[in-house]
This record gives sequence, structure tokens and C-alpha cells, in this order.
Amino acid sequence: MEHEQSRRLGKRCVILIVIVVLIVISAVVFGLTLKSAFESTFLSRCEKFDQYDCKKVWDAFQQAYVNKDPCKVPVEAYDPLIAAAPFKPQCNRMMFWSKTKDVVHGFTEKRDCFVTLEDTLLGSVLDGLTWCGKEGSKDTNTTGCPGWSDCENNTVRSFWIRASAAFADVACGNVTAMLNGSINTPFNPTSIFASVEVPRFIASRVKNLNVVMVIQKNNISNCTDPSLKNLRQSIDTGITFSCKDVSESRIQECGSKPQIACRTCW
Ligand code: N1C
Repeated sequence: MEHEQSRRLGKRCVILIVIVVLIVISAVVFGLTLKSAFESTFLSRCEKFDQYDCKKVWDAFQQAYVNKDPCKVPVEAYDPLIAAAPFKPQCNRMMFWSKTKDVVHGFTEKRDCFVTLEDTLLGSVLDGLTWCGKEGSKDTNTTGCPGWSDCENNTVRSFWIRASAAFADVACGNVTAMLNGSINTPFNPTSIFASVEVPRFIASRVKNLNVVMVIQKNNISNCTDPSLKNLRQSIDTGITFSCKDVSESRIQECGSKPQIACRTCW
């Protein structure tokens, strides 16, 4: 009787141990092989581009911030990433912007007239995402990361500064920039456009800088704004400058009418 009971108990114990072992094994296997949602997004966006080894790009990306304090990621930490997915110059088609992201992309999504940083591999895989690492961890976090202005060397800001610099470095020919006529200082010295990109336009590569000032109904500035004078003065001598006020509705019209030639949009 007692013998029978202890045999059953022993059997249950064995079953329990087997279940626990199975759970532990599957958790380990799962943890090792399961990609985070972030990595999946990165890789699936990356795979839309031919000629790049996305796994290599992912590894180069990760080494910039993994196992680091998210406020201590300098701009240079992304140098290997830029080297793994360099920007190709697209003369006369490069489009820069400041505080006009939605208008610009509303247009570039529909028409193949210009190339923005978000149309390149690195810009497109990371657009709209937040990421950071943590000291002592191999993980990529997508929450609890420092905000844009919380600390200088934050993971996300350093990336956009590095990528913008590399994109501006290859600018050539006629360069276009869309600025926002609905804000006080369309050319703001603290923006990435003013502080990182414009200083990299060099006369030996860039012929003209053409500003498109996006004008909405209640615009408060236009091409006559004093900040535009600062822009004109800060560009490398030898680069010619122009600025044109263009209504947002005209930009949208041009986006939706493929019969309008790119060069006659504005
Ligand atoms: O600071 P900004 O504008 O002047 O930066 C825009 C400028 C563009 O010309 C791009 O080439 O810098 C480049 N750039 C991006 O491509 C980009 N994509 C997404 C800079 N920032 C970018 N972001 C996000 O927009 C970024 O995370 C940050 O929050 C904004 C900066 O845009 P802004 O202030 O309108």
C-alpha cells in the first residue's frame, strides 16, 4: 500500500521535473532565437534594399549603443554603422528639411523627384524608432530611453546627427531644402539642418542651395525672414543661394499630379 503510494509520488515527481526541464529549455531556446520586435522591424525594413548584408548592418548598428549608458553614446559611435551602409551621392536630387518632415515625405512618397535621408537604407530603417541600450545588458530597449533633449550624447540624437552629417557630406549639384514658414525661425541654428548639414555643403561639390519655404494659410515667415539671411551668409562662398515661397497646397498638388514635371513643381 505504502509502496504503491510512494511509487505514484515518485512518478509525479519525475513528470514534474521533466515539465520544469522542458520549460527551462524552451525558455532558453526562445530567448536565444526570438528576435525582438525592434530587430524584426529593422531587418524587414532593411531587406527592402538590395546589395546590403542586413545582418552585418544590424551588428554594426548594435555595437554603437549596446551595453552603454544611453546618455553616453557619442556621435562617433555610429561611424562603423555608416561605414557598413554608406550613402551614395545622388546629385541634383538631394532634399534636406527642417520642421517640415510631414510635407516633405508626403511629397517624396508620391513622386520620385527627390531623395531624403529617410529614403536611404539607414534613414528608412530607423525613421520613427526609439532605441537604447543599458550598461551590463545585451538588450535593445525601446522604452525608458532618454528624450531628444534629455542629455547631449543620447543614443537616438547621436544617430541622427551622424547620419545627417554623412548624408550632407555626399550632397552635390543642386541641393534643395524645405523650411517651414509657419514658425518664427525657419532656419534655426540649433536644428540639425543648420548645425550639421549646411556646414558640410562645400562649393566644390554643391552648386546651388535652393530653399523651398513652405507657406501655409497662417504663415508667419517667408523668404524675407532674417534667419534666411543668416543661412545665405553661412553657406560656403561659391554656392549660390535661392529661396522661393511655395504654398503647401502647391506642393501637395505636385505630389498628386505626376504629369507636372519635377522641375516645374516650384
Ligand atoms: O533638426 P532638423 O529638423 O533640422 O533635422 C532635419 C535634417 C534633415 O535635413 C534630415 O536630413 O536632419 C536630417 N534628419 C532626418 O533625416 C531625420 N529623420 C527623422 C534629422 N532628424 C530626423 N528625424 C527626426 O526628426 C529626429 O529623430 C528628430 O526628432 C527630428 C528632427 O527634425 P527637425 O527638428 O524637424
